Amino acid sequence: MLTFFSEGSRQRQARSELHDGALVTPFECPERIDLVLNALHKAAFEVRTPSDYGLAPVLAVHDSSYVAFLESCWQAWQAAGHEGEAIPNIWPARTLRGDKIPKAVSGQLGYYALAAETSITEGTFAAAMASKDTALGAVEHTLATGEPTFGLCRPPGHHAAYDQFGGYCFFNNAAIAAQRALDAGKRRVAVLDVDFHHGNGTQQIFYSRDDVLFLSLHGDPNVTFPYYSGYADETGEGRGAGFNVNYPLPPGTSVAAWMTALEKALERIHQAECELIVVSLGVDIFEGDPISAFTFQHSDFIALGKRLAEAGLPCVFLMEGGYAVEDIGVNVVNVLQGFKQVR
Ligand code: OKP
Ligand code: ZN
Repeated sequence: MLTFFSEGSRQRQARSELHDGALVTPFECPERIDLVLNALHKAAFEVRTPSDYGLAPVLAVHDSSYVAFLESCWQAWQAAGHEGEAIPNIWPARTLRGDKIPKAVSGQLGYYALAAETSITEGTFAAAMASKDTALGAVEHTLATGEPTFGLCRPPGHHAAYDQFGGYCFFNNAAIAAQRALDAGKRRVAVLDVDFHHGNGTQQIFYSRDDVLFLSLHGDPNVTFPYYSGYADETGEGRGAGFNVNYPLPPGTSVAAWMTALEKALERIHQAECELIVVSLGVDIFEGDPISAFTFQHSDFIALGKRLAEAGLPCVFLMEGGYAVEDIGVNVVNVLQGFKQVR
């Protein structure tokens, strides 16, 4: 299976993540890249560098003022004389005004952020650009050949909404890829999100549309990030009614129960006559993941790949989460190998 990766992803080198009340070294670290690349090389997958697709595909799903904010934030933060990394600490919360975008970068940070764990740093925008190029390289290859493709996106994307970053995400790579497939002529695309965390950003971007069917299997948001999105009663609105499907599952969910939810999701994908699946491939469903609570073993990722291949549709796999660093390479490769065993 052909894979894509852009070296620009290494430019995301944050030092701080606000985690359990402390600033820690981010779980979403650059080492993740090499662990996946090493496993891809060992399995003899070709890794190709994507083209530069520019900003147009980003602006097809994100707000232009948000993109401009991300591009200028680090400079503005430094110009304001702040010492650490750019981390929001005030939001337009329910009792404050939501209709103002303040002038100061500290105010803008809260406006454009949905969580505080994700800092903005010097190379963040460049890395986000590289990550979406990886996603676009992968989807273009699948569109051109019908072959499955893997994009080693970093930073991840599924928490990034139309005009908000957070959960380690800045540009929504899966949404950008899905939109590209529609623009290239696909009539309906499924985004199937198997990351442990709910893909709130992808859901929000397509919530009132019926040309993208979004389905997500994830930890119950009552007890899991992102807490305010991912419940089963979020089913889409307007034209998009029925085209958003959430499968919240309790911490500790067995692989068998997870697979039962996957069967339902695949059934819905066929019923909706989707022509392509973009898989938001978070391997943080692994039992050993440090911030997640599902129970996948190495071999279960092979079974997942096989089942996705049996669905019979063109597939683009895009990297999302996965933090048990020594294991993420094996787990990603196992999904791709399982897929290859079937077709
Ligand atoms: C990004 B992705 C755990 C706190 C979780 C942020 C998680 C972001 C996950 N105690 N904080 O979906 O893998
Ligand atoms: Zn995740």
